[in-house]
Amino acid sequence: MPRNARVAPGMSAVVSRYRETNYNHGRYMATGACTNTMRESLLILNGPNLNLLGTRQPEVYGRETLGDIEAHCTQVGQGFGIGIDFRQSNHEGEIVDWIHEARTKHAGIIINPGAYSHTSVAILDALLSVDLPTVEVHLSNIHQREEFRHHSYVSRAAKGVICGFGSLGYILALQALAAEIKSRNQQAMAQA
Ligand code: CA2
Repeated sequence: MPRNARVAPGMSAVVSRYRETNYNHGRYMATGACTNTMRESLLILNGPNLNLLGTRQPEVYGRETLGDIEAHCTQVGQGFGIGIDFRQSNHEGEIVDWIHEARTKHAGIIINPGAYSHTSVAILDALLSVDLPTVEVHLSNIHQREEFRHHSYVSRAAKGVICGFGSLGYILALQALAAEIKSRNQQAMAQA
């Protein structure tokens, strides 16, 4: 990469051949001729207790571990040329910090907020503040479960919500965000 080349947040450059680039609040804007082969990344966040996947309640959450889901997401991401930063935390504040960091590092967010879906205005506000395309995922169909799981604060910040398809939900979310990134890049190219 040329020494003076700049890399947009959310992209790690393989080769940057944009003649001119501007970054606007973490958004990539191409203003010159573009034939780039950039690599973008997505943040996949998992909330409390999801580290226990595969150990208990397989009838609700399936038999796969979170490690299995991460491996599958990484593999599918590679097929799209998208890097995956896969994380889990049992702490609300840590999740909020990671969302803030994503603004300058990632092109989108997939989040299974776990039980924080139903309680956390802090996670909602963090997602609204970074304004990245976000997909909310739940392994189980939260609408078929207890009443308190039917509402998610996080959904308000999500472009889409996928629930009830088990770990496949993460892959569907990845496909949706890959399409989103592709169309955003095509628009940027058209405007260049
Ligand atoms: O269906 C989902 O993905 C949930 O986000 C999972 C959360 C739950 O609070 C949400 O209402 C729906 C709970 C994750 C707990 O995962 C465990 C996995 C194995 C054993 C125990 C808990």
